[in-house]
Amino acid sequence: MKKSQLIYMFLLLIVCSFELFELKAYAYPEFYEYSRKVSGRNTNCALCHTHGDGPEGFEEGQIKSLNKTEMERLMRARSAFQSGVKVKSPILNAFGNHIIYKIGKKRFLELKSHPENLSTELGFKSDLDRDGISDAQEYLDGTLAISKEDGDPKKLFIANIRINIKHIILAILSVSLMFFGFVALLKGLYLKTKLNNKDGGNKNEKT
Ligand SMILES: [Ca+2]
Repeated sequence: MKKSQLIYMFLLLIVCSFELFELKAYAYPEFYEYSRKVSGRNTNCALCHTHGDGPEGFEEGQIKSLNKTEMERLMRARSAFQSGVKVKSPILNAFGNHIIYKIGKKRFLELKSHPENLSTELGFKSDLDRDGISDAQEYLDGTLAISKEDGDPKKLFIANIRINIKHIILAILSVSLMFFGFVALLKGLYLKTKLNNKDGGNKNEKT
């Protein structure tokens, strides 16, 4: 057996051992349950994970389907205890990886008992899907921070207006100019007709 295969088997053994003794620890339901509670939406592991059913399983984005490279990425992400480490865990989506980068694994685990503090610790600047609603707000709203189609309808509406405000103002100005131009044209035609009628009346009086 090659050395790389041995390392892979070793990593798989470590992960599976953790899975046996701490099976539910990696799903961290505290966070999506809090999001569900404050938003009233039916959130699940898809909030932070690649797979909606969470990391346990054999499907794509779940631990038992990972190849050697993905397993190494997983281990790197799990050892990123301090903030500021960019990770790309194959079982986490972009929001999950962002959480680890922003606050680190250690702080994230501490917040399990206070999931209500996650949004403030993340801050309200990052907007991964660029839909105008911050990741932290989407966590509170129970929507996906990685899908611009998923968001609170009212907030999406306001955000879209804010994003497209220049185009909206230009459209209103264009329509206004067209309207005033059309009114000026009608006014000109009316005055011309009035003058023609007046000239016609004067000629008739002279004859
Ligand atoms: Ca967003």
